[in-house]
Amino acid sequence: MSFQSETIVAPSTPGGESAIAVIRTSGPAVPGLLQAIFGRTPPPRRAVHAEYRDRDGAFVDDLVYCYFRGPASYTGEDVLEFYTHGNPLIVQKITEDLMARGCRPAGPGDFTRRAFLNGRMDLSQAEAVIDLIRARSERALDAANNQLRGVLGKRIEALSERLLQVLAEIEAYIDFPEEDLPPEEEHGPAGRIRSLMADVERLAATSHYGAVLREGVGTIILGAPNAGKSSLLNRMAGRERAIVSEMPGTTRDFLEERISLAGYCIRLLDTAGLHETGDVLERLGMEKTLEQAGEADLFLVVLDATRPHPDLPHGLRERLVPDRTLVVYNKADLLENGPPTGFLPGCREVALSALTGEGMEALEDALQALLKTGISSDDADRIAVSARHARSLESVRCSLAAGLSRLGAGDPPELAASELRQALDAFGEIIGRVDNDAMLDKLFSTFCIGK
Ligand SMILES: Nc1nc2c(ncn2[C@@H]2O[C@H](COP(=O)(O)OP(=O)(O)OP(=O)(O)O)[C@@H](O)[C@H]2O)c(=O)[nH]1
Ligand SMILES: [Mg+2]
Repeated sequence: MSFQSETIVAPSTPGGESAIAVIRTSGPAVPGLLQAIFGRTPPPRRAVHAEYRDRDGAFVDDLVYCYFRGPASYTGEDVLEFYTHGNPLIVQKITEDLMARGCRPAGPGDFTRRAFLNGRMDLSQAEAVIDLIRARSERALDAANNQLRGVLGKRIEALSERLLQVLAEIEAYIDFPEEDLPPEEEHGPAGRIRSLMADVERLAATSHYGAVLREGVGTIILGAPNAGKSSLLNRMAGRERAIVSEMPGTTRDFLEERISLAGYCIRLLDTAGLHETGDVLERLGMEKTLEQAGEADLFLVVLDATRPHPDLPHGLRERLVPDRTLVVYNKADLLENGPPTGFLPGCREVALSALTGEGMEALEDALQALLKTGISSDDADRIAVSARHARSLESVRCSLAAGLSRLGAGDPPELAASELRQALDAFGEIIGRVDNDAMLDKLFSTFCIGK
């Protein structure tokens, strides 16, 4: 059943010349539109070749259309799609004609919002639609497809189900106040809340992976001036992106370049060299570098292999953990003996020449290994929750912790039960068992029009 009385219309393909453009309408007026425009209602899901004439009978385009009868459609409503010649003027004429016939222009995400409201998908699946469209790497596609299939929704349902069972058990004690709750037993309510909390924390931890998939792996190139950081960026990007010169202090501001590696989108960040200096500009550059390092997922520490090991600024060394750091001994072409080793104990290292390109395969292998240790999701279903999901999971965790401490303190079971009900509501936010228009507005505003 549809909740919407208006029929919406929007182009679903980007503006500009193309082979074909798609215009989509959804809502109760669709059968009427079919009759008015084409004089017939064809069988659903059948492509029909026809002339499109506007309300004044003027020819607009020779096109194909397809009717999807609700609820077996994307939105769950009657849907009519037009496949026109990909001329923006034709798209505009048809869209305007459909509006003149009573359709309202669709806002961002309106079609998917209707799909959600009509129960065609849960909220996590609706979010996956836009993730899928935006995905810029194999891994991101994979995670979005998983979520679109409802993997996260099912996980949340299962966790909610476990929580409901604990809740039922605790509520049983409300009805029999003479019985005491067994607070600390492993299989009692407290033990089961603790195990739920652990699972919720594990799921929330995948948000790090989610951020990496949605925004790319932030990989910062650090090192002393003149070590060859910008040369390495150019070599990895396969183009002369950054200025390279023999003068130390060439790079002042940081520079970003996206590359893909092992199915990931890598955001490479070239930075100002790190050293003690009197120059105000260089010092500012260095401060920015340290700031960026605070947000990086991976670190490429570039050293000039022909020179003694440099000092690292205070506060940086602690960040360079072996799981996420690769030491690059650059300028290997100038070395007569083997490359140095052991700059950062425990970290992977490679020797290469950004100038000649020798050693770049070793760098790729080492980076792939680093992506495995520092980035990948250890979730068996390859779930990667978003920041929004992580916030809801954090509320779940807090409410569970509060419920647990109520049980531990021997408070009346009503109090623990009320905390657990809040946790249940927070689970509901993830899949959309909520009645919150503002939240839906915000969420769907990030969508494209026509999706
Ligand atoms: N022989 C040799 N020279 C290199 C190599 N990589 C970089 N260089 C040279 O080293 C100098 C500095 O290179 P950059 O890439 O500008 O170094 P950087 O680390 O970005 O320097 P700043 O931006 O000043 O901090 C340039 O003259 C490069 O041509 C290499 O692998 N071998
Ligand atoms: Mg540079």
